[in-house]
Amino acid sequence: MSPNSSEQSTVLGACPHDCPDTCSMRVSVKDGRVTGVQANPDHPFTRGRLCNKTSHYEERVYHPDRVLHPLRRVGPKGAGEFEQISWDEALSTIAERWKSIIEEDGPSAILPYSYLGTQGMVNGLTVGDPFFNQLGATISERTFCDSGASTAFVMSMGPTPSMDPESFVHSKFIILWACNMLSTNAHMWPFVDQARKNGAKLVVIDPAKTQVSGFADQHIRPRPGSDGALALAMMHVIINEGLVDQDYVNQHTVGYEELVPHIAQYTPEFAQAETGIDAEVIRTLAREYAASQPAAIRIGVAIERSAGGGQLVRALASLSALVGAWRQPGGGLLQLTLWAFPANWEKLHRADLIKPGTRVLNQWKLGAALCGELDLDPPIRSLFVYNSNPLVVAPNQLRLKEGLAREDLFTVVSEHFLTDSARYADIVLPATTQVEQLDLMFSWGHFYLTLNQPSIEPRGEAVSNAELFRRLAKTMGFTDAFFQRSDEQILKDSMDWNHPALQGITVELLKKQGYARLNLPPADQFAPHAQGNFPTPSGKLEIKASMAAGGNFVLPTFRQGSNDHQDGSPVPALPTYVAPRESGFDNPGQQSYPLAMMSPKSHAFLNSTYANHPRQTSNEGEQKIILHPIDAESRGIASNDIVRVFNDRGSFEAVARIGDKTIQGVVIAPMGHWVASSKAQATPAALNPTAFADLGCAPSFSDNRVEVGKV
Ligand SMILES: Nc1nc2c(c(=O)[nH]1)N[C@H]1C(S)=C(S)[C@@H](COP(=O)(O)OP(=O)(O)OC[C@H]3O[C@@H](n4cnc5c(=O)[nH]c(N)nc54)[C@H](O)[C@@H]3O)O[C@H]1N2
Ligand SMILES: Nc1nc2c(c(=O)[nH]1)N[C@H]1C(S)=C(S)[C@@H](COP(=O)(O)OP(=O)(O)OC[C@H]3O[C@@H](n4cnc5c(=O)[nH]c(N)nc54)[C@H](O)[C@@H]3O)O[C@H]1N2
Ligand SMILES: [Mo]
Repeated sequence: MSPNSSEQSTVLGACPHDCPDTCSMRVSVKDGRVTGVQANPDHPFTRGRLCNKTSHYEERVYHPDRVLHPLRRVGPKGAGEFEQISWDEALSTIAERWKSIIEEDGPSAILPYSYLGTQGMVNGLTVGDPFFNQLGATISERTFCDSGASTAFVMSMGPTPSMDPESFVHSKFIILWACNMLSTNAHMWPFVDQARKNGAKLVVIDPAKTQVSGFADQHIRPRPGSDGALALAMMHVIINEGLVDQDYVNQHTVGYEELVPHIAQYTPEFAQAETGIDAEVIRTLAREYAASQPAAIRIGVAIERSAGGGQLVRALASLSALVGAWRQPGGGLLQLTLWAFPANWEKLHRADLIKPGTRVLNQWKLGAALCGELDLDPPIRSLFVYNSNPLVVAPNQLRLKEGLAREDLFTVVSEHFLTDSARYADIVLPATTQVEQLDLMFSWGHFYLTLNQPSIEPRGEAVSNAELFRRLAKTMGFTDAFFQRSDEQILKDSMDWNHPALQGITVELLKKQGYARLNLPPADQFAPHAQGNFPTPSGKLEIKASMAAGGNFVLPTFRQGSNDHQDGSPVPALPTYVAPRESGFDNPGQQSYPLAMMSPKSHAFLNSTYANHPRQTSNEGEQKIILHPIDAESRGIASNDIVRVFNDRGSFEAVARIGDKTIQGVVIAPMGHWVASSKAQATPAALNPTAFADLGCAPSFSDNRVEVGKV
C-alpha cells in the first residue's frame, strides 16, 4: 500500500503512550490522510476497544496547533511568540551555541531532559542517549515512574515478569493496591471482572473512591503513604495465626527466621494508628487473603509515591510468598510485564559511550539546578527537552518556571505542540506523531510485542525522534555510522531476536499481524514461581534482601540512574515501615498545612498529553480539588467555589468539589492540566516536593501537605 493511495486502506499501528495497555490500533487512511483510528478486535488485550484519548488520535495529528516547522523565539521567554525558520538554520544555531558552551564550560553544561512522550523502542526512552553520551552532556537520571517499585521488586524477586495479567481470571482473591484500573489500566479490567464473575473477591486499597472501587467487594481507604503499615500488619496476622504456607516459605524464600521477630512490632493496632483502618478489618483482610488461593495483588505505579513506597513493595513481595500465592496461575504480585521483553537496552542506550566521571542530575532537581540552588559547576547553560513536558510533570514548578525564564539558558524543545515547557524554548523542533513514524512497542502491562507501521507521510517538516538525533549527530560532526542507523536498523537492534521469548516472532510476522504474544506459557499455565526459580542472587524470593546490603543493586541502565538510598543510610534488608514524611497523621507540618494532597492521573489526559484537546478538556473539566465535606465545612468552602491550594512551595487555584470521593484530611488534585491554561498560571506540581521516596529516587507526590482556602 502506498501511503498516498486514494483508496481507503488500513494500516496496523500501535498506541505510543506511556500506559500499561499498549493497544493495537488500525489506522484508516484515504488520500494520504488519517480518517480514523480503531482498536484491533483481534488483539487479546486490546479487545476491540480504545480509550477516550486515542480513539480520536486523528484529532492530535491534525490539531490546528501542531508545530509543523522549526521555530525561533521572538518574544520574551514563556510568551509563546515564535517565527518559522528552516531546519538548517535551527540545527546550525544549536551547533553554534553548543560548540561555544562546550569550549567555555565543557559539555556537562548541556542537560538533556526526556521521558516517555512515546514509548517505542525506536523513538522512546533511549532515543537520544547515545548522542548525549557521546557529547559528554550531564546525564539526566530518569526516575519519573516506577523506579522505586522496580528497585524494591527486583531486590525481592529479581527482574521477573511474575504474573500474566490475563491469568487474573484464575484468581480467587484480587487486591488492586493504589491502582485506578478503570482509568489507567482499563484493558486489564475484563480479566479482573471475569474473575469476579467466577466468584473472586475484589478488594481495592486506595484513599480515593474511584470508578473501580465502585465494583469492589471491599474498599479499604488508608491514609496516603501509610500502606506499608497495613501490609506489614497483614504479615503479622498471617504469621501469628499460623496461616503461613510453611512449605513454600521453607523451600523458596530467604530470611523468614529473621522476619518472625522483626514483624512482632507491626501489630494491627499499630497499623490502625498509622493508616486509620480498623485493626479488625486488617485481621479479616489478612485471613481472607491467606485462605483464598490463588490470590493476586496488582500494584499501581502510585504505590511508590511516598517516603516508604519502596519498603511497601518489599512487604507486598514478602506477603505473597508467606501465603504461597505463587503456586498456581492467578496468584502472586504483578508489577511490570516489561521484564519479559528481551530488549537490548545496552545497545539502545550505549552506556559505554559515557565518559567516566560524567555528572548525573536527577529529573526531579531540574528547577533547583536551573535556579543555581545546587551550586553546579559548570552551571546548566543549555537544556534539550524531548518526549517530556517538565513544567507540568516535574515538582517544584515555580522554581522551574523561574529557571526556564533565565535569559542565558539556551533551551531547545522537540514537540508536537507549544506546551508549557516549549513556550520557554529558544528553538522548537517539530516532532512526528505515531501515525507518521515506524516503531516497535514493548508493553509494561501485557505480554504482546506490537509493531507500529507509519500510515501517512510526516506532516509539514516534522521528524521522528530517531531522525532528529541523526540530524543532530551529523551537525555535531559525529562520524561513527552508529549515529546514522535507519529506523529499521534501530528497530532490529532493539531486541534480542534469538531470545527464547521471541522464538517464532519476526518483523515480517509483526508486519502482517501487527502484534505477537511473547513465547511464554499461556495464561492458564503461567506460574513461573510455583517452584521458586526467582532471578535473585539466591534463586529465592528474598524477604531478607541480599541486594540491600551494600546497596549494590542499580536500576536498569536505560534509567541512567544510580540507586543511592536517599539519605545515604543503608537500605533495611527486611521489609520495614517507613512512615510518610509529610502526609501521616502526626507530622510537624500539620499545623500550617493540615491536609495531605494526592495528585493522581486524570481520566481524560495521559499525564499532560491531551490537555490541549478540546474534546478531552471538556471531558475532564477544569482543574479541580476534591475535599471531604468535613474539611470543606470547617473552611467555609462550598462546591464549585474557586479555592487556592497552597504550601511553602507554591500555590494553584482550582474549583472545589466536595464529597466522599476522598477521606477526611486528604485532598485530591488530578494532574495534567497545562500551566498556560490554568487559573493563576500554576498546577498541582507547584506544591509537589522534590524529595525522593526511599528507593530508586522515586517521586513522593502522595506525600505532601497543603492548606486550602477560598479565593
Ligand atoms: N487515563 C490515564 N491513564 C494513564 C495515565 C494518565 O495520565 N491518564 N498515565 C499512565 C502512567 S505514566 C502511569 S505511571 C499509570 C499510573 O497508574 P496508577 O498508578 O493506577 O495511577 P494514579 O492515578 O497515579 O494512581 C492510582 C491510584 O492510587 C491512589 N493512591 C495515590 N497515593 C496512594 C497511596 O499512598 N496509597 C494508596 N493505597 N493509594 C494511593 C490514587 O488515589 C489513585 O486512585 O497510568 C498510565 N495510564
Ligand atoms: N503531580 C504528579 N506529577 C507526575 C505524576 C503524577 O502522578 N502526579 N506522574 C509522573 C509519571 S508516573 C510520569 S510517567 C511522568 C510523565 O511525564 P512525561 O513523560 O513528561 O509526560 P507527558 O506530560 O505526557 O509529556 C510528554 C510530552 O512528549 C511529547 N511527545 C509525544 N510524542 C513525542 C515524540 O515522538 N517526540 C517528541 N519530541 N515529543 C513527543 C508530548 O506532546 C508531551 O508533551 O509524570 C510524572 N509527574
Ligand atoms: Mo508513569
